[in-house]
Amino acid sequence: MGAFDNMKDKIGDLAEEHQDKVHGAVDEHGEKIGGGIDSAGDFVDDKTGGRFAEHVDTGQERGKDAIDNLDGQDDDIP
Ligand SMILES: [Ca+2]
Repeated sequence: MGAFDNMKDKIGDLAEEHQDKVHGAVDEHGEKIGGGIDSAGDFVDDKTGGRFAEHVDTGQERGKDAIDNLDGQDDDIP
């Protein structure tokens, strides 16, 4: 879905600029970041009456994987 791909690109750009900080933050706050992504998706579901729930779920998983994998290991976000 376009919006999530866009978000992923932006996250990627930001991450490149602040690599060390981002890696540390994801290591330390992975669960919180994952929770934030879940909340954002739930917000979209709420506003759209769940019509895009399937896309939202996929976007949530992709977003979490992308952020978690910034340090090369899929280990921080459940
Ligand atoms: Ca990780």
